[in-house]
Amino acid sequence: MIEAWTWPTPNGHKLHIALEELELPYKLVPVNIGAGEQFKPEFLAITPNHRIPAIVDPDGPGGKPIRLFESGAILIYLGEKAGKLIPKDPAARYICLEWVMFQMSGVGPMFGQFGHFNNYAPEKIPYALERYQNEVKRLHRVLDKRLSEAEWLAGDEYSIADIIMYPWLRFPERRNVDPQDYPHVKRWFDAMSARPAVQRGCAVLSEKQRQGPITDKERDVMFGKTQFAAR
Ligand SMILES: N[C@@H](CCC(=O)N[C@@H](CS)C(=O)NCC(=O)O)C(=O)O
Repeated sequence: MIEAWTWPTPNGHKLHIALEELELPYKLVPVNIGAGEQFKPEFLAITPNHRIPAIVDPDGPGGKPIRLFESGAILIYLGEKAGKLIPKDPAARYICLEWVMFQMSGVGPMFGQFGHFNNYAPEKIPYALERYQNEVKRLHRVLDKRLSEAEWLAGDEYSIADIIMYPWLRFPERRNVDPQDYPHVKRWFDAMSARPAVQRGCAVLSEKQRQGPITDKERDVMFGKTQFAAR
């Protein structure tokens, strides 16, 4: 059974939704990233980058175990393993991968930086806030254009490209985004939200979500000395 080393964050939910959509049996291994569990030796043995999600599949290629980190690589692996959620048509397959890369290199990091400077930076830095707010809006415009011409990101077929994008489009108010400004993204988002597997995926480990403001200990683990210690 696939081990999902994970936590209820946007990047974790990509994995949870994919596993639910693909109906692959999995076992959750929660990694509390606020408490510093990502730095434990058993997790570092799976991912030198100490970020969730990561997986261990005892039945990997050639019947041998495989460990994987980086949500994009994991979703491509799972889609190929199940033979689903990646278009078979070669051109559509590349378009699917194009949007997976767009999420991994653009939406994830830029929305993440906006969130950091907006919610966690000890001081408000206008230049950083303006830069990442502009990027958040520009990336929404790119998505809105794509979804004005195609039902799903890869084209006619629902795919891992939609799954990888969705968790980062939740809670738009946290990014000062009004969904009415991006009607095609809204149409797609509502269709995604109605899928039972998406709902199940987003509920995974929800009981572990932090309630209330970040503590000093969590701040140190995520953004301070513990985070940046040489390992
Ligand atoms: N590019 C990575 C990003 C993973 C990532 O940033 N994960 C966050 C949670 S959403 C994490 O594990 N943070 C722990 C930390 O910063 O120490 C992926 O897509 O898998």
